[in-house]
Amino acid sequence: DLKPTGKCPVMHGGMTARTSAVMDWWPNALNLDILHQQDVKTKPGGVAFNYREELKKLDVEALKADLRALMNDSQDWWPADWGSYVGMFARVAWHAAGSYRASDGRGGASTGNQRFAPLNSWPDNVNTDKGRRLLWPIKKKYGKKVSWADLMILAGTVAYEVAGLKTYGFAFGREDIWHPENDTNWGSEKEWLAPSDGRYGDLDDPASMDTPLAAVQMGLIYVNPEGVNGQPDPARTALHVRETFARMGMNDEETAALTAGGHTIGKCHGNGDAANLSPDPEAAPVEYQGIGWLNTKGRGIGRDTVVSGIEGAWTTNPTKWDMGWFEMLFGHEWELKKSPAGAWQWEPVSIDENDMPVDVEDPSIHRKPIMTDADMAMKVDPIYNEICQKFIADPAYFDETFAKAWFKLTHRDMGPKSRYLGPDVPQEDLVWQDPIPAGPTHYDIGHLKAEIAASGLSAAELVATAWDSARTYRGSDMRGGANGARIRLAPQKDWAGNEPERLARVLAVLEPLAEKAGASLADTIVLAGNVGVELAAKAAGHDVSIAFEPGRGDATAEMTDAESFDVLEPLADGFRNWMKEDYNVAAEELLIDRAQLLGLSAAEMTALLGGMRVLGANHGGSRHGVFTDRVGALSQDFFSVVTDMAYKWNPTEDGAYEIRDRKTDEVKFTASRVDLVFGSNSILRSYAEYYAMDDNADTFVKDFVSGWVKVMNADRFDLA
Ligand code: HEB
Repeated sequence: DLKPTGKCPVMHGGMTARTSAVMDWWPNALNLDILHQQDVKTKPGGVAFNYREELKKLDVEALKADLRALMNDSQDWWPADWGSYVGMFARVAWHAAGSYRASDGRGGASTGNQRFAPLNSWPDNVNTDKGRRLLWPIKKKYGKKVSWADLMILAGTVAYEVAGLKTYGFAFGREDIWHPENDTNWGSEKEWLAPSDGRYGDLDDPASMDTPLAAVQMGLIYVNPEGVNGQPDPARTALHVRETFARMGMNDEETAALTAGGHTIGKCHGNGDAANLSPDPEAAPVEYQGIGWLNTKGRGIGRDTVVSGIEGAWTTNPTKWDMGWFEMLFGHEWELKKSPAGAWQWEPVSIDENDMPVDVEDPSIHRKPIMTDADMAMKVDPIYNEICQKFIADPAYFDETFAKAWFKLTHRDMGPKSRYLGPDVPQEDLVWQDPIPAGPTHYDIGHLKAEIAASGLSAAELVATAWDSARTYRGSDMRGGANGARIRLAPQKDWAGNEPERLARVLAVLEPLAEKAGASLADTIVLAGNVGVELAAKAAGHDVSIAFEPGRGDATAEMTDAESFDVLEPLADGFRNWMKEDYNVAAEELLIDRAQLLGLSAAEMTALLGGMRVLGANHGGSRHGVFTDRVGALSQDFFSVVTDMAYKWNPTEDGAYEIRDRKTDEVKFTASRVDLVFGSNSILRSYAEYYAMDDNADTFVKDFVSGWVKVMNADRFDLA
């Protein structure tokens, strides 16, 4: 039996820490975990659960009424400042949404990831844990009909309504994940809030921050509120605010509106000593039940709460939506002070007692308001200052700009409007939604296919064009993809990865065919790819007919914010064996990143890549990895060769490899790292073997086709 001092049969972490152990022993191994996370096993109820269907049963008005009531329903275990939680819930929502970055579309509010590490324990997310516990009774009541992800954003939106803002709208449709994400690179620092310097080439050049990051320090949503590396200097902070918000896709006006409107309600908390706080939720002992940052010495609630360490409200009436933030910031001179917790904050040099906000617990006591260094940046920076003057002169314009920017902030990562659900979805099309008109569905698909097949374009050309149009899709923020046929518009038509000359030639053939058939070009491009795959399958002796759903539309240049598409440019595509430049990240890492964004499992990635090689769909006609004498036939040859001991593999000087017959020493093929990783990596090799096996010829073709259809349809939210 087990005595407290006895030897435990299970060593610490012995049963649970093994997945990381492989990487600990072989840190340079290729980690495929970001592909395995597409697994449905973490999801309770498995595949059967359909959130869109559940949402139809949700009583939205009742839910909103409950949220409105919650805003003023102060709980003893976590009392509301001034009896109102509006500041609390606006910040929970902003911190959920604000982790989004445009460069890879990861982060953001669309998954409910704030429930899990690392976000649940980020130093910047102190007390968002209390916010979610305050929401729990409502979440429990409405159950699976509303996700945490939707509930957090709705709570923030209702908070602004209760404060008095006319909001722009709200859409449901964010489905929760059930495990921590492991595909998001939040930075390589090993220490929370490590100085900013490590993630910049030059800290005075904010644009030199490492891509894809969008926060200045590990564990922050955006900038450090006390200044760059905690050194107050509003002019310098302004430059970092500008860069971090741009990385979320926000312009100067949106940034100024969000900062001003954000801090129109609520307060900062720093009336105490952060050293007295208990560990963050992820590190807390079991008896804390996932609640972190509790004051272990004093009271630590109400007026004694510590979050950022900065102490005070920004406005005279911090539970009301008004122009108070502008009046305060621009109506006073400000000087640097330290909060009771020792944080840098700006306080007015002089202020009337009546303009001061009252204490959160005792309305007879007036307290000094504050500004963070980032608030001061809005006054000191000439561009932000000018925008603020415009808002001051026209409060209705400010309300509208904030309401729209809040909507964008909280819906930016949801993808196209067809994913929006619920009664409060705004009618208007917004350009950041990448709008796409519905396309025709009633045309003769068979006839169009026959015309494409007879057009003289090769299977490889058809496949490459369809692939390029679809591969921009990213499941992180549901942008990109074949729908819209934006591949024919700037900037995509000129991307090196799209082989502009070949693309123009193929489109010149397909465009008149589409027009004649009455189909969209977007449909025609995908259909052309399908024709290519069917021809290739036939050449290998398989009769397949690829499922096709018409109805894609063609977006116009006016519907396209060309600049915002720059982040979708592929810099490498292992499926077409191509890299734009030599990066310090290995080509196979980039392949896995792309596969994850496309929503592919490791096996699907393997089938697709091996098939694309033998179709001859490489970028620029490169021969690397084309391990076959029957180019254009959808054979298992890639897998047979990459697993065959008849060959040896030698690096060549240009970073590629040559494959020699062991007996004759004759060079049979050439290859890239991306090709050879399917023989070298133990997991990928297991899939390569699977698709090489003699009894799996049909399985390979079937899996290739289903992977192909998955990629072609990845953005078809209109079908759901
Ligand atoms: Fe914020 C709060 C910072 C932006 C909204 N902010 C807060 C604080 C700080 C900050 C420090 C305090 C915390 C505590 O509690 O202590 N922010 C900041 C910064 C920035 C910001 C730096 C950049 C610029 N915010 C923002 C935005 C928004 C916001 C954008 C929205 C829209 N915030 C907010 C709110 C609050 C805050 C609502 C309050 C909370 C409470 O009341 O609790």
